[in-house]
Amino acid sequence: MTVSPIVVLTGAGISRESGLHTFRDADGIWATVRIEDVATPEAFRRDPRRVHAFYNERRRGLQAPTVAPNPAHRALARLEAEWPAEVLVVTQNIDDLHERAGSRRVVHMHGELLKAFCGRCAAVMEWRGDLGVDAACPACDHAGALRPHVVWFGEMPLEMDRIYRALDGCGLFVSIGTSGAVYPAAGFVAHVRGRGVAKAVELNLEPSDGADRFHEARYGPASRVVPRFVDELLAGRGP
Ligand code: BJW
Repeated sequence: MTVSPIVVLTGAGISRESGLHTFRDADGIWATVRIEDVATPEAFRRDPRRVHAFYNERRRGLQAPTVAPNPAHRALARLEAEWPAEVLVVTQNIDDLHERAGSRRVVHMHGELLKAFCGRCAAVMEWRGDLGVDAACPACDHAGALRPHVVWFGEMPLEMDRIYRALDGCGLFVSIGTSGAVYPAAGFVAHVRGRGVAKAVELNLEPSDGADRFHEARYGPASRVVPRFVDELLAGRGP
């Protein structure tokens, strides 16, 4: 293929082989907790302790010594380093595994688990320990207004202007490890197809909800499929 910018959309499937749960698989997070109890602003207003407990547990899990980037994360970092045009990773994941693997151009459209947001002064800060209802904001000193820096249902995902600019300028759109169940990310493939110039490829364990919208697909575990796809791209044998 010709050398043009690439946008890579990633979802929970890319981090599964790193030891993190997906959401909608049989053993996924939504099989054990209800979205309405932990992943909406209403849930946080109703029962902040419960929501904090849910994210505290996941924050501890993310920092466990067993959780580390897998070959799929590392392949995307290599793609960014070696591809002669821009590569932007747009991730729905709130983990930091792309950064730990070496990716530098990463947009976390659903936020970051290792950050907190102050509802009082709007500061965003690194936060690696547990978060509680009485925690004080290091920026404004106000206690009780901190929340996990994550995007819940009904809230606006982050950096959408930057994402749509990148989608409008890319020649290849690659979607990895996402079920295509959550918008606006699920609509990105239709957006790039609408321009008519970009090629769209899905890399997933199984066909996603929008699989028929892609020009091409490769199915299998991300740790196997993604490095192989990146090798092909860098060798000039890509789609
Ligand atoms: C593997 C693998 C392996 C497994 N290798 N692959 C009606 C119609 C249309 C839209 C709406 C509607 N009603 C409401 C909406 C909007 C709503 C929405 O989309 N709802 C749907 C449920 C219908 N969206 C929102 O509210 C969003 N905001 C919004 O729309 O604002 C308005 C707006 C509009 C337009 C432009 C801009 C703004 C906000 C969504 C927030 C989502 N938040 C969560 C939680 C974040 C924090 C947290 O992590 O706790 O984000 S929900 C959860 O789902 C999380 C994920 O990022 C997201 C997507 O999940 P993902 O990554 O796809 O995971 P899974 O589990 O679904 O799929 C995993 C895939 O991997 C599977 O396919 C597996 O097969 C595969 N896999 N192992 C490769 N080893």
